[in-house]
Amino acid sequence: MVTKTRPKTKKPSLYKVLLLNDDYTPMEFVVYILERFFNKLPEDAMRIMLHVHQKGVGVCGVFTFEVAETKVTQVMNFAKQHDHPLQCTLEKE
Ligand code: TYC
Repeated sequence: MVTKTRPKTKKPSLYKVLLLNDDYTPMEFVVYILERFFNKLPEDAMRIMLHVHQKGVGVCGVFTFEVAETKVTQVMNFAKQHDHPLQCTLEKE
């Protein structure tokens, strides 16, 4: 019997980048974040922002660890620069 073998490859773990709701960050600022850092179309950015606003948390995208970590840092820095308390975090899928 012929057994085919293939080199073992590991799929990278994926991480969700989450946005958390707060009472102070303007809605249009969150929409802008989703467009600028997550390449969302305006209507998708609006939908995700409203989901976070209503449910408390929402997924902006799913990435490998390094990319997810970079997105979180970029969002947190940008929010701080504009004095908004917006929180962004990552979670293993
Ligand atoms: N709740 C905010 C407001 O009413 C809007 C908001 C949405 C803030 C999503 C953060 O991740 C967020 N202005």
